[in-house]
Amino acid sequence: MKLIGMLDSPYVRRVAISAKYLGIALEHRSVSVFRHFEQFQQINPVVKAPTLVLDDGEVLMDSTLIIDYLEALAGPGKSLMQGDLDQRLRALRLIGLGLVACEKSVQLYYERNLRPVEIQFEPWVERVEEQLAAAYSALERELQKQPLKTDGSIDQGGITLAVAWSFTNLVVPDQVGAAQFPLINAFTEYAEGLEVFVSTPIE
Ligand SMILES: N[C@@H](CCC(=O)N[C@@H](CS)C(=O)NCC(=O)O)C(=O)O
Repeated sequence: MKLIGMLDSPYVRRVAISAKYLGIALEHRSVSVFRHFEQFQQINPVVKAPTLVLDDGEVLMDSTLIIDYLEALAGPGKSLMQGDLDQRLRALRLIGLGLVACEKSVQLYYERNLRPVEIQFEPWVERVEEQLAAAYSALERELQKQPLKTDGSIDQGGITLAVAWSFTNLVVPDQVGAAQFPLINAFTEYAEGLEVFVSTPIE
């Protein structure tokens, strides 16, 4: 199976990292949705990263749906999701908030880098900035309530949180500070030190 997309996308990175944890080998192709638009179109006409191309040519997209498929392939013994309902609920909350943080960071990045300055719309930017801050504030509170394990293990909540924080710091670093979100920052430092993260660096 081939994973298409750049690892500077948090969505591509969470799939690549999850696949490694699940023990599923993916052939990674660094195709950019911007720099290689036409090449991407040949693989997936709607040009979304990540895209997963199965061995029979079937095409999947959306990180969460791809991870769902990879989880099903790996079987329950290897899952990155908890079986216990309360812990699963908490992981789903972390994942939801992490994905919003990714989305809002992407929107700010696109606004700043793709839209000409003269047609940028400040009320929209402010709204997105507020949503991004709200997502990380809620995540920080979640970690205050219940820390994530830092014993060498990680789950899907932790993967998504860490890739989101690293991504936001890469593309809109002015929006976040380690001092404002110390628990998220410390957990991400832990995650980025894990072998699977180190071997899946942001490109
Ligand atoms: N919900 C999707 C979001 C994926 C996404 O927005 N990817 C960006 C790259 S970071 C993309 O494909 N951008 C090109 C576009 O939307 O046209 C997921 O979880 O995979």
